[in-house]
This record gives sequence, structure tokens and C-alpha cells, in this order.
Amino acid sequence: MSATPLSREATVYVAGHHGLVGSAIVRHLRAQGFTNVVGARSAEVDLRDPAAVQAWFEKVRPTVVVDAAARVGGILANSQSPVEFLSDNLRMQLNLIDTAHRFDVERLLFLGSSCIYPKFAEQPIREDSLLTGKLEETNDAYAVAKIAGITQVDAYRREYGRRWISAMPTNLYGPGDNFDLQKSHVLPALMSKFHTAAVEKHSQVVVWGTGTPRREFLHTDDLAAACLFLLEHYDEPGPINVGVGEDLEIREIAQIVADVTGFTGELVFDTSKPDGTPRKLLDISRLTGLGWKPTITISDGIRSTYDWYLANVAQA
Ligand code: GFB
Repeated sequence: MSATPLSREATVYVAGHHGLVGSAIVRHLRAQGFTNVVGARSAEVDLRDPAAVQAWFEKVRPTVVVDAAARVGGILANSQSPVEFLSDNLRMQLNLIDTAHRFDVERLLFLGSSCIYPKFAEQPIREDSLLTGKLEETNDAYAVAKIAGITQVDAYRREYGRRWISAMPTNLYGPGDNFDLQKSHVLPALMSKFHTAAVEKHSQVVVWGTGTPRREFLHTDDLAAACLFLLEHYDEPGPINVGVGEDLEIREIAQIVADVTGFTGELVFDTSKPDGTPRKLLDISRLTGLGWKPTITISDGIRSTYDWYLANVAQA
């Protein structure tokens, strides 16, 4: 598809604008000259409530919608609360997407996750491996909700000609993450654990699982840039992967975080905690083929995220 620039005056509604992903998208859109980027906190507009979503759209009348609203969490939160991860995500995305259709939204970007792909998908994971095998059990509820979202977006394209798209980011990190040890993803959890251990001079840090699963990490500033790029350069059904094209073992990631935080003690692996999927490296050739690539290296990204953590969380 040739480039179709969005008007910088368009009303862009970023659902989930206060979260890790949504806040990065808002920053990027404003930096790129968008003058009418809107969002609402969940206390103001509960996306699980269809009437609240209808009233919000009546008020702001967006022409572009980015759906970065989701109940998210790390491996433990996903495996302990499958009902909430399924029900809340289905409700939020259903209300948003149906309402976007009623209000004739021109461009909509639905964000999913690399966990939609089969647990043992061929690596790197191509978009066409969707629904070709069993899902990873620790996050199947979340994955099914996200697969339903992709299907809904595609259904609107097929039945009503909507130029709406779905992007599947790999594991994400960046400023504004959730650092709660029970609910968070691995990177913020390790940052918090290693920081405390370095400051309090502990001799050991416990890392969950065997340390051998491999994960790919994308900084949310890169994801935000990819989202705008896709809205202006992509118009196809099905998911498109967004990643960096490289992954690391969890033990290697833990060592990078240890080095950044100044922790010099021992890493202990708690194998009573789940490993999750052994590997989920995305094939990003569809995206890079369109002319986009990530710019933030994992070491720079972890360093700057740790600086943000020190300024905003550790001190709090
Ligand atoms: O980031 P994470 O929670 O999610 O865990 P997933 C990745 C890997 O890091 C797993 C290990 O092998 C964990 O066992 N790990 C080591 C830790 N130490 C820790 C720790 O202190 N905290 C955490 N959280 N993990 C999630 C899905 O899967 O990824 C979601 O559950 C979503 O649905 C998200 O797709 C991107 O990569 O395993």
C-alpha cells in the first residue's frame, strides 16, 4: 500500500492512554504533530460498559482509534486470573470495535500480543502460523481474547469494508511499566528485584523458572513509532508482527539487568515457577519489508527504563 498520511488535526482516541503502551503512543503522536489526541481513564469511561463507550464516542467523535486498552500481566497473573484476562479483554475490545463501526471510524489499530501464536510454532513465528496449533497454557485465556479481537477487526473489513488493522507486538518494556512483583512481566520484575538487592546488598536474587526460555523485547517507544507507521502504510487483514528480530535467554536478560543495577551477587533459579512458552521470536519481515525497523537496543532500552524507574518508582 502506498503511504496514506493521517491528518495531524484528526481526533485520535488512544484507548488505554495511561498504560505502558498507550502512554508511549500518545507521546509519539504528539511528538509527530498530532494536535487532538484524546483518552479517558477507566474511572471516567469503563470500556467494559457499552453505554459508557457509546457516550464517550458521542463526546469525542474520533476518526482514528488505537486500541491499547487491555487487562495485561505477566506469566503468574495470567495463569492465576484466566477469567478476568478473558472476560475483561473480550468486553473492552468488543465494545470499542462495535462502537467504532457505529461512529464510522476511518482507521482503527487493534493491538494484540505474540502469545496468540501456538506454543510450539516454528521460529521465528510468521503471521500465518496463527491458529495452527495449541496455545501456551499459562496465557491461553488472554490469547483467545486477542485472537477474537483480530477476528472481529477482520470481520468488519470483510463485511463492511473497514480499513482496520491488527498489530502483534512481542514482549514489551519501557517507562510507566507495572513493577509489582506478582503481576508484572519479567523485565520490570527483575529490575525491581535487582535494584532492591543491590541497594540492600543481598547476596542472591531469585529468578523464576529455569532461566532457559527465550524472549524478544521491544521498547514501547519503538512500538509507538511502528503503530503510527502501520496506520499510515498498512491496510491488510490478519495480524502483522512488531518486534526486533532477536531474542535472549531469560538468564541473559537477568544478567543485563544485574549489571545495569549494579548487583554483583548470585542468580538463583526457582524452578517451582512456570517457564511458559519455550520461545516466541517473531518473524518481522512483513513489517521490515514495508520499510520500518526498530531503533532501540536492549541494553540502551533497559538502561533508560532503569533511569525512569529510579526517578519515578524507586524513590516513591
Ligand atoms: O514476562 P513474563 O511474565 O511473561 O515471563 P511471558 C517471561 C519469562 O521470564 C518466564 C521468567 O519464563 C518467567 O518464568 N521470569 C523470571 C519471570 N523471573 C521472573 C519474574 O520475576 N517475574 C516474571 N513475570 N517472570 C506473558 C503472557 O508471557 O507475556 C502474557 O503471560 C503476554 O499473556 C506477555 O503475552 C507479553 O512472556 O511468559
